[in-house]
Amino acid sequence: MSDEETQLEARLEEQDSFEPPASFVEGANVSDPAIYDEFEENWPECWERAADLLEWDEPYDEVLVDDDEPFYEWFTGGKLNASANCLDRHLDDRGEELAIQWEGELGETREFTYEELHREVNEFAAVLRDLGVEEDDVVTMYMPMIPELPIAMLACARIGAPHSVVFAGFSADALATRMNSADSEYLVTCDGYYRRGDPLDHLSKANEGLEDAERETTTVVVDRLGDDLDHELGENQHDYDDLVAEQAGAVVEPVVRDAEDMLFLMYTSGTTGEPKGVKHTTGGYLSYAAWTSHAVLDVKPDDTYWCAADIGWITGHSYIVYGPLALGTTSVMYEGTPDYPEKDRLWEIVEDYGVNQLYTAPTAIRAFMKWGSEYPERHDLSSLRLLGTVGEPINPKAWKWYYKHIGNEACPIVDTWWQTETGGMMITTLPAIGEMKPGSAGPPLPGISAKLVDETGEEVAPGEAGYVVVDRPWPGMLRTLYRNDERFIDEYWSAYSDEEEDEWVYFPEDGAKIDDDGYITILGRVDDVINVSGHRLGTMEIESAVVGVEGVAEAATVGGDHEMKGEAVYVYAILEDGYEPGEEMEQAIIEGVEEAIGPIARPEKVVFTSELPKTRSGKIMRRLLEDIANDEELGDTSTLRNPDVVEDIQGKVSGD
Ligand code: 6R9
Repeated sequence: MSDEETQLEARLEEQDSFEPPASFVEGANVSDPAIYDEFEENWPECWERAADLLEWDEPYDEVLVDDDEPFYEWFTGGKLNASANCLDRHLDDRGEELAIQWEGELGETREFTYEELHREVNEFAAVLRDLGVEEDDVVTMYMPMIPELPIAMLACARIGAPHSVVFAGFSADALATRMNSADSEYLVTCDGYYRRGDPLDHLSKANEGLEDAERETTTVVVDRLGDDLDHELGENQHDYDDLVAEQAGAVVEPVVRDAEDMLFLMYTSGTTGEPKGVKHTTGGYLSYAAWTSHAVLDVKPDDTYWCAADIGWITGHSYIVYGPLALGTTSVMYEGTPDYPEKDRLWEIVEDYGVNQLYTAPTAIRAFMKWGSEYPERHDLSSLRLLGTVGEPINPKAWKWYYKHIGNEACPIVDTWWQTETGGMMITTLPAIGEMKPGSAGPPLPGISAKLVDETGEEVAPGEAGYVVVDRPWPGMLRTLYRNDERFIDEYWSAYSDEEEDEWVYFPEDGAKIDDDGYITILGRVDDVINVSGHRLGTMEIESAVVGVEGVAEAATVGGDHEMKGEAVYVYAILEDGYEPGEEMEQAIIEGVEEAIGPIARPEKVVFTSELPKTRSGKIMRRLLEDIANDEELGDTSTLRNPDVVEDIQGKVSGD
């Protein structure tokens, strides 16, 4: 490094706040700081600004109806169709512009103008209808990042059939659980996909899941691998291309949906074992996804925008599919891994497509940082105007690396805190307003009332840590957990609400700190959820997989700090008599978890122990196990029934 560079590095390292670059502010969608007051003074009508980004078949009567809290309704009486909003309304002005630019892992490309995407979606909507899908039938999708996934989602939206997308990396079991929970009778999947150049069989996994499906299922299979994988279709399974060919040129009128009609379900992990079916609606969700894409990601129709997430998670739903397409922009989709064939794959894509905004996860940024700046340096990244992160806290070092080596100190970074349940971003700076502080997400967005409270619900003072709560509703919020209103109230509204006073407070189960400027630094989950590379995994789900392994009597899992993944899965297991701790059992446990959930949940470490630390009331002290995993000083062990076990386990964890 030259002297000058060394000086620059040193300056960057010390700097803890950054002004939005002037070049960005000039052209930003939202740049007037008055927006915070405007939303505040005009709440909830301020949310008309989000609804105005959509085209309504019939205008809504009321912005917010709150007669039956916490079952809020938004834009009631309004009618619209999400697929028409993402496609049809752009046809006149932007029909020939690109909607989706897709790149496969092997380098093949497919692109769809709005007209082409509209045609594909119409044809597949006709296919679904023909197969018997009716309005409000849940269609499950179990697909990797191929264009047929957003096509199928929009086709569902067109005919008013909610989709439920299951991440392709999830296991057969996970697929079956989600299909059964949603009573879904339709599945769209594919034969396989490529990973690091090798074809990967996906259909066998889907079929394995279907064996446990409680309902008779009609399946559509996309042929992604061509000759690279021969597959046979079973009974009630159809080839995607054959079906679409039969519907060539079909036109399906978008079904007029109520604002509050369900657009999709998305399953996510929570405190208990059963995944939760988060329900999102047409009017509120779509307007919120569009508004946050506009205000936070600064998406404009002429942009080429890239969210490098997977559509199998909420980030991909809101910010690869619905938000950007509602705004009529070009959304880039990449099928593969960031280091195939080389570690500059993402930067090559940014350069080739002239990407203007890049939205990715801290775990990826940490990997790029580790690989070194020579990879981005090989490419011209000057098309970038804005950078974003999501999914987990970003450490200041990774933030600064991203800012300098990817953004060339000319792009604002938005560190966006939100959840599957919130539908869209909640806490983040607006990119042209206010300074950025690496590591801190920033203030709540205009109109969002997020606060930090202590255990009793009192707001904490600046500098203190507390729990994040949201004490006013917002359009993108989940409406309930699918067919489980009770659990919805229990999980999200019971901790801080005062039912008698009719005060309803949403609890996202995250801990955080707040500073004098009201900037919120998220510390992480306070429930039994582990965040591995930005993916939410429930400890209960992992534990039940471990206990499902022959020979395991009892198990506890916690998240241990991990340099790249943020958190990694640690398993503590007690074996039944007659089973020996050792490599064989460890392998069986690892396989059991992968089988039940998927490779993302693969345990980093399996520790065999004869006992687990328990409170006198018999609860496993996960906090202690977490401290042990992180090699941290142990907190209070006086409430333990079996304090000796702690030292024993500590020895085992640090022993190798
Ligand atoms: C969008 C998404 C939600 C959980 C959330 C929190 C963590 C998300 C974050 C963040 C710190 C950020 N999280 N964004 N933590 N800073 N910018 O990730 O949804 O998969 O439901 O996960 O992720 O803990 O509660 P989801």
